[in-house]
Amino acid sequence: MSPGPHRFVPLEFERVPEAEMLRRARELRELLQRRRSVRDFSPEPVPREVIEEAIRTAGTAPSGANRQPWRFVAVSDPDLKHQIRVAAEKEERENYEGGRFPPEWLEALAPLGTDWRKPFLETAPWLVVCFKEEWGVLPGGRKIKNYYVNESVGIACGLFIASIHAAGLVTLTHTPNPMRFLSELLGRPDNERPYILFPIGYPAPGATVPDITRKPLDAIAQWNR
Ligand code: IYR
Repeated sequence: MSPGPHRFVPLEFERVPEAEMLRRARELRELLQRRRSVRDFSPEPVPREVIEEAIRTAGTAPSGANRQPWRFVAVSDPDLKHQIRVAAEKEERENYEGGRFPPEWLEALAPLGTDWRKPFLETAPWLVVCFKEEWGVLPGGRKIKNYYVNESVGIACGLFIASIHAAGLVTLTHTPNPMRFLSELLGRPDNERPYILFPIGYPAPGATVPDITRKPLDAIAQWNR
């Protein structure tokens, strides 16, 4: 059964004068330029409403056929966070020390100084796990195809990160590998796969980040052919 055509409504659009346009674009860039992936979290609590807003922001992402194939599961329960940490560290130990990461990957990670230990999975006041819906399930239970799932969910996660940063908090795009344990621990259905796990909170006092640089414009842009 097809839902039929949408009703079309006038676009809500506010025209921005050119000088103002550049100022706004630069302001957003300067804000996002200060975002860093953080692995040292303070246990200080963060209000649930901020997490709600970030998930709402993520939910504004464009998606293939407007399927909105994402589900954000927010975890603050210390016992559940502990179980997630234990399961993630078990997988990551296999990766780092059990020979599951090929030498090339270990070499790429070496400058970051990461290892299998993931204390932030318990320290951070919130863990938000984004699941992607490989297929949709209609109210009657019938399966429908989702489109451009990775693109859609990737964009939603980008907006989520931007919201967390704008709120003055920090996060990390964490992908303990394989992540199937998250489906089990969080009771997610068959049509969903874990996509990214975000610890969220304040940075620990004295938190450090690697001294990395971002590619300049001319290394990431081309103008015409
Ligand atoms: N998921 C592992 C390994 C890891 C992989 C990449 I690519 C990174 O940029 C960082 C870490 C971990 O979290 O340790």
